[in-house]
Amino acid sequence: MKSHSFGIPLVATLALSLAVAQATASAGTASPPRGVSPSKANLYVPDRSSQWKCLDGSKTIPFNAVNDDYCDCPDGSDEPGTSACGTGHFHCANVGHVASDIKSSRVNDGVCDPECCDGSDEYNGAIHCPNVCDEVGAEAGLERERVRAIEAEGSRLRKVYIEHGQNTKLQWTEDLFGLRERTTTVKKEATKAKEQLDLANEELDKFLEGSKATREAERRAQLKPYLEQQTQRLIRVKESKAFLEKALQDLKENYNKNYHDLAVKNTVSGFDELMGTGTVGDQEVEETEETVAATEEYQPPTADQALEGEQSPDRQFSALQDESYSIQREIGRLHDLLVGMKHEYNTEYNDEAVLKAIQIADDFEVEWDTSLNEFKGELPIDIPVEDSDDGPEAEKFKAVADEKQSAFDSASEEQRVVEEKIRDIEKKQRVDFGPDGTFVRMMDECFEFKDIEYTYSLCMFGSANQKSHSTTFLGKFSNWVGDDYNTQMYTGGTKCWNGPDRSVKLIMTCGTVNEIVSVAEPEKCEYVFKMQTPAVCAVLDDAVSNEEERSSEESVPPTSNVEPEVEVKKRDEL
Ligand code: MAN
Repeated sequence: MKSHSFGIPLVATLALSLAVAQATASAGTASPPRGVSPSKANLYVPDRSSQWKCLDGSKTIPFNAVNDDYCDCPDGSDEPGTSACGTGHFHCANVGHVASDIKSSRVNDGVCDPECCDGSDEYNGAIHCPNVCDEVGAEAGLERERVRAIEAEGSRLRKVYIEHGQNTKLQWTEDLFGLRERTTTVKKEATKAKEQLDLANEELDKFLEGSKATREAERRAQLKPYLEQQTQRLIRVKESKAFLEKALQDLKENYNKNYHDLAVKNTVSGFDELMGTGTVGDQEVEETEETVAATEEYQPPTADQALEGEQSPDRQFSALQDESYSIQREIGRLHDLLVGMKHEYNTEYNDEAVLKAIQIADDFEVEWDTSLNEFKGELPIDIPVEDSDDGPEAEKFKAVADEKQSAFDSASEEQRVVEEKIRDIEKKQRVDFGPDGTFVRMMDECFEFKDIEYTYSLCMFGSANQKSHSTTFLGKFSNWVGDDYNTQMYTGGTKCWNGPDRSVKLIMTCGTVNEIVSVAEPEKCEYVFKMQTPAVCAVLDDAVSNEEERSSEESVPPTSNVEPEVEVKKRDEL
């Protein structure tokens, strides 16, 4: 309404009255003003005085000011078919496709708006927008059919998932019941097997303990002659050592001190050194009661004494042998002193004491092997090897113990396996697989997505990774987001440099195949995986889905009656 003056020319007034009368008369049947949808046509009717109220009720204007390319109403409702207000809406009928409303500012703006496929928004002739609604409508129809077909197939698959989930959960409950009963039996069996094993071991120990005394007594009897023979040898070496010491002691006391025979003096001082310091060679021997007693006659323990003794007969034997060898080395040193003197003494002195000592050395050499430090012809005594076998009776006890051990091992292994199965089921029962158990079907299934730089992987209810030359942990399943059971969070991944711990948001939309369709990192180290899966498709009732399947038969590839083989990897394959 560009101007309204009181001085309206008569012709104009007549014309206006005619227009209003026409508009009013045809109000029930006439098409609505340009840009008004048929559903709002009843809002664009003049009153008896050909006036019309803005839709927000703020103003009343003459009805012929509607679409006069001048904005009167604050809500822009008076200019639905022009861009004068800009804030209103222009209705495109789009016959052949879907009607739509565009902003009135886009009317006659020289652009063919795709939302207005009929080209009705550009009517002033500045450009020509052809009506493409038939083509667009056909395409949109195809797309709708495609989506419907996916939804129908998705619904069918989801029902399979739900059934699988519910059956699996029932199976878990049943298995758990059986396993709990089994565990009671298995525990009892393991306890019983343990008791029997302990008993068998006790009996074996008792037998071995008893037979140990018998075996040792037998061994003592067996070694008795060897112990006696070795004892005789020890007595002999002790006597020989005492004999040579006495010979050197006599020499020391009786040699003629007026002769300055260096060989004699060296022998005596060598003897002093051996006896005086108590050093025999490089071995320190304190002159204690023991060494004094060593020169006294040695009496071996009787077999009975040996039986009472702490030491085993074998150890007693080797102790005697060691002592004999040690004394033989001392004899060797004493004899060497005399032999040294024999080769270097001054024969002109005819010292009786010296000659006597040399005679003793010569006589001793008849039976003594100077190079081997042992009596000639005296070979080491070899004792018979101890029979390590515990005997057939012990073998019987051992066989019983072994048998009880393997019975116990298998009972406790069975207990472990049963308990592990129980823990495993209980763990799965604690997972939220959705109210209808749909996601049981997805448990442990793993998917990959490759982009230019990385291969991403995700195992449902498990963990997510990012691989290139190395693998970066992106997080493990932590929770569902919201109540719709279509978004999961995987958190606690490797910390990002200068950023948060890595995490994944998994957003699922309906699809007939389980697959990750995109991975993005909108915020540093916060990844968004998009996945298509039947698990989130709406469950359509059979009538609807059958109808949809029928109507979409030609728009999607035919589906089989079984669940399609979904290309997934199990957790441990990744
Ligand atoms: C790695 C990858 C990237 C991440 C950077 C952050 O390169 O994990 O996805 O953005 O680290 O430093």
